[in-house]
Amino acid sequence: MTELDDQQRLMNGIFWYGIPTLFRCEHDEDPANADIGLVGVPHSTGNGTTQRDQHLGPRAVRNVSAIGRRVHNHFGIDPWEMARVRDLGDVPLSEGNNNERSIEMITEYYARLDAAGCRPVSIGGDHSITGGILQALGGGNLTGGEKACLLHFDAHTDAFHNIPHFMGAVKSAAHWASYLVTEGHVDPQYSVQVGIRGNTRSLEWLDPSYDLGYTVIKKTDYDSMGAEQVMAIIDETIGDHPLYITFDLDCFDPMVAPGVANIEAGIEGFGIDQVMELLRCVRGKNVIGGDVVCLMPTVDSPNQITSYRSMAIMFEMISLIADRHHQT
Ligand SMILES: [Mn+2]
Repeated sequence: MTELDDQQRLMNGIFWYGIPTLFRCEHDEDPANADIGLVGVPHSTGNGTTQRDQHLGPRAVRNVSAIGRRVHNHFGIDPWEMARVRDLGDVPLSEGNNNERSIEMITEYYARLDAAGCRPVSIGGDHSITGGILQALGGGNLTGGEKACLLHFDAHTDAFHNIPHFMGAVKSAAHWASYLVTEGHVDPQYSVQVGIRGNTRSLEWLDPSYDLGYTVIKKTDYDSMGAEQVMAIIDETIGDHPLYITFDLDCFDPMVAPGVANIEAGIEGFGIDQVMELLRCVRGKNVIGGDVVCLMPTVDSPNQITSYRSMAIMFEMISLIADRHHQT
């Protein structure tokens, strides 16, 4: 190793140095060259109810994520050595103001990854992107033809088929968890929604999730049951079904992650250690991919803590996939 290599190895762990790809991974748009494909989904028109800058999320995480290229001490693994992890770039959403068209373009993009056997870990974008991604993955190659099951972190259930649209968006950030079930991509029987909190817009607001068959663990349920029991429910419900992890940053307490859309201010959200424990409890499961959504870089704190949280969650997803599928 030359002196220059040594110098670069040191500098590559510093976020402000060099070209800002996700986790300092090589930028390569071909999913055939990646075991784990990191993807930006700069999409905002699936949710217009808060500030509308969620499409700026991928760039914000690229800006800080070089510092997240670390080994996983808790698992005792180095995911970057175990798997080919590449930054595939962003989904080209050239009709971004048209939500319905964008969701289908996201599906077309991820179908390429699915066919190549590339497991995606994505940064959004609002939560409608999960609908586009799982239209491609649920029942595809990575699941072995099965429906996907979900570990869905969120303050909201996003299964609101009781409303016809969300400010004009049909396959919206409020609808994806419903139509993915009715259209046959997600199996709610093996899926868990966790962290749901806050006063709802009507007393029957959560009913669609129960009617669809999801296991719903509200934040108040978590608080009364305790982490051990919640982890047991997650383990039992998901089993070894092909698992997709979708992480809405609004499940965090706003003190932990201020730069998110749709903050629930009336009840404390998850802390970072609680989330890490829940994520790590699916170690060994068949994780086919994951996403982090609803980052609002324009209302983040000056030290960009919500971008760092997003990076940290993505790192857990990358490590879970490497640990199960790429053991050395
Ligand atoms: Mn959501």
